[in-house]
Amino acid sequence: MAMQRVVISSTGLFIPPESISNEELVGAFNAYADLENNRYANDIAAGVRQPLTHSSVEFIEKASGIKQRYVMNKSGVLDPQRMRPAFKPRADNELSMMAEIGVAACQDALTAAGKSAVDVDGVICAASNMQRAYPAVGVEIQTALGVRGYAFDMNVACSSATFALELAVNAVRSGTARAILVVNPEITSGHLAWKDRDCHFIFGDVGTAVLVERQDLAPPGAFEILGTRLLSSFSNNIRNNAGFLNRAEDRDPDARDLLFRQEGRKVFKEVCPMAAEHIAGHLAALKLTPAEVRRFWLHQANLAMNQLIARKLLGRDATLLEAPMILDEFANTSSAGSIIAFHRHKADFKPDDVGVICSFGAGYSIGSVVVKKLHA
Ligand code: CO8
Repeated sequence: MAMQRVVISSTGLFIPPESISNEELVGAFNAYADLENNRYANDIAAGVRQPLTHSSVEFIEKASGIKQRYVMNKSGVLDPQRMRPAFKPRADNELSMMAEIGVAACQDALTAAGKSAVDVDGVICAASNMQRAYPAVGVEIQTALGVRGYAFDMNVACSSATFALELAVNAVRSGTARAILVVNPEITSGHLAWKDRDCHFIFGDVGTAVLVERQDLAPPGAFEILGTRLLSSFSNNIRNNAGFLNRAEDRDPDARDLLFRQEGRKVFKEVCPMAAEHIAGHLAALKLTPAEVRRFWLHQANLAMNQLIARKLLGRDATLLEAPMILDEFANTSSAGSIIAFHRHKADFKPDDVGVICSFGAGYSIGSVVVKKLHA
C-alpha cells in the first residue's frame, strides 16, 4: 500500500474543575513550614535540624513564569496537615480518574473534527504516570469512547505526547490505522512533592488529545505532519523512583525519592541547547529554516527556557506569537504542555504556515513534530 499523507485533524482539552493561585499555594506551604518548625522547635534550637524556609510568590513568578495551576483536588493540596490531593478511591467498575479526563479530552477533539469513535482505529494513552499497571488506561478510554481496534499506554515523561504522535503518524502513514487518538491525561498533582519548596509550584493537572488522521479522510484545513523526530539521552537530573518493586524493597512509601525531583538548574542548562539543536536539525532535514517557521509550540516548563531556545533558533528574541506560553495559567503539565500551546494558538494559521510542536524533559527526552496548515 502506498504511504499515506497524515494530518492532525483536531485537538481537545480538558481543564480540571479547580485552580490554585500562587498566593494560595504559598500560603498553604508557609503554614505547613510553620507547623513543622514548631513541631521540631527543640531540634532546630539544638542545631540538629534545619528549619524549613518560607516559599514566595515573587520567586515563583520570576523563576518560572507560573501564576496558577489547575488541579483535580484543591482542598487536600492546600491543607497544611496533608499537602497532597485527596481523591476518593473508585470501584473497579467505575471509570478511573485518568480515563475520565482522557475521555473528556478525546471527545472534545472528536467534536472539533466532526468525527466519532467509529472513525478511529486506536488510542494511545501517553502520560508521565499511569494510575495502575493494568488493564491499560488506554484500553479503558478506548472502550468508554466506543473505539474498535486497539489501545495501549506509554510513558516518556514530558515527551510522552510527542513520542506517541510519532507512533500514531507511523501507523496512519503505513495504512494500519485510519486515525489514532493520542491522549494525555496528566494528573501531575499525584506525584508532585507539595512539601518541597524547590518544586511545589511547578506542576498542574490537565488532559489533552490529538486526532491523527489520514489526510484524505480528514476535514479541510487540517495540519499536515511534515515529520516527527525523537531523541533520548539518559540523565538522572529529573527522576522519580516510584515503581512496582518499591514494596519488595521495603521502601517507606513517603520517601522523597518516590515523587518527582530534579536538579532544575542543570536541567535548564543541559536541555536548552539540546532542544534548540534538535529542532534546527529536524527543520534542516525537511529543508526548512527556523525563520520560515511561524510558531514554536514548545514544552511548557519555564518561560526563560523557552525564550532561550527560541533565541538560539532565531538569532533574536521571539515574540509571544512566535513562541506562545500557556504556563502562566496551567503551570507545567508535563507532556500536555506543548499540546495545550498548539490547541490554544493555532486558529490564526493561514494555509502553508509552518509550525513546530516540541517537548523536552525527563529521560532526557525530546520530540519534535513539524506541521503545515493545509488549504481549507
Ligand atoms: N520560594 C523562594 N525561594 C526559593 C523557592 C521558593 N519556592 N525555591 C527555591 N528557592 C530559592 C533557592 O533556595 C535558591 O536560593 P539560594 O540561591 O540562596 O540557594 C534560589 O531560590 C534559586 O533556586 P534555584 O536555583 O532552584 O532556582 P532556579 O532559578 O533554577 O529556578 C526552576 C528553579 C524554576 C525549577 C528552574 O530551574 C527550572 O525551571 N528549570 C528547568 C526545569 C525543567 O525544565 N524541568 C523539566 C521538568 S520535568 C517535566 O517537565 C516532566 C517530568 C515528569 C512529570 C512529573 C510530574 C510531577
